[in-house]
Amino acid sequence: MEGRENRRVRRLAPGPPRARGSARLFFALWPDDATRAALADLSRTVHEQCGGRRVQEHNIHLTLVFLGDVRADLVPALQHMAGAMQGPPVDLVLNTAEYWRHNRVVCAGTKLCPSALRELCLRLGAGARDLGIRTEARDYVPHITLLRKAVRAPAQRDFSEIAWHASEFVLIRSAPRQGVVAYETIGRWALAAPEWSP
Ligand code: 2AM
Repeated sequence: MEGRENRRVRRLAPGPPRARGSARLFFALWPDDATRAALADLSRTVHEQCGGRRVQEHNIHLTLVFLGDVRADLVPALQHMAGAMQGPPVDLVLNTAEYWRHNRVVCAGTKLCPSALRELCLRLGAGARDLGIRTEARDYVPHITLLRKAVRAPAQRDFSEIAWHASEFVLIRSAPRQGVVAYETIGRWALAAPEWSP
């Protein structure tokens, strides 16, 4: 009985508790309908091969910068910083499906990270750090998580390309409800400039 109770508590309270007055945030590219449908197809294919749990279709995204817990009073400045970005759209060709053994995820990725994407991540990361928000130091590897707790790698790494033209980016608040991932968009900005200014 006690064991069952413990399992219930763990399911309802995943991850560390949020600091009071903070929000768990990340910048992302959110797929348009056609790209999401193509990624969902790929997710179904790799799920048959790899097992695990599929990321829900409406939650599929590409993280740009993971910010973690951010003080709520910094959010307006973060939104202002993002709104000042004048960047070009990102043309991304998704063409790999990889198994990351260390965390058992299967993700879609690309053999070539476009410079517009790298620049967007660098500038958002720098802008966040200017506000005193810590970001991850590791190199950016663009990936879209499709499966968690996968038990084996996809049958093949390459798959037919998904071309994604991303003309906006978003700021997402992650607020799990009763153990279910829930993402709320708290900012959306266009990527419509011809190129990044130097
Ligand atoms: P993942 O899919 O590889 O887990 C929300 O959690 C988003 O932020 C996910 O896309 C997740 O990537 C990404 N992310 C990056 N670093 C993270 C971290 N340290 N903890 C949780 N999520 C992280």
